Amino acid sequence: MYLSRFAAKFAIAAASTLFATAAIAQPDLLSSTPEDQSEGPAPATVELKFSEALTTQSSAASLTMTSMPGMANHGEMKMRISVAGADDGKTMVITPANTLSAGTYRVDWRAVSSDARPAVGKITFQVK
Ligand SMILES: [Cu+2]
Repeated sequence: MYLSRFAAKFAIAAASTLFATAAIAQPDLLSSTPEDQSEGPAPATVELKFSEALTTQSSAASLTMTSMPGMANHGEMKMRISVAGADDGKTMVITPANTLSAGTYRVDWRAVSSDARPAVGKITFQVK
């Protein structure tokens, strides 16, 4: 009896602490693969890891090719992607429909967590 009461109190305290943290926090980008401003081989996926669990309905991303070797006036070229959440709930996984060819890319992301305030940002990377 004593033990189960203690467990219940502890659970309530833990839940309210989590709630208070979620209510004031916006998702921050902690890291990405590839890293921002990095260069390397074509990634099969771009993964963005955030500080908060994201809502899958309102969180989103786009992938834009911004330059290509040997092409002077490339402009903005939107790539076909799918976006999903990883099992941890905090990682956005962006999968290009086709292998990315050499060039520079920008990922624009919009991350929304339980408090519904969106955070936006971008990373860029180069495929060699
Ligand atoms: Cu292109």
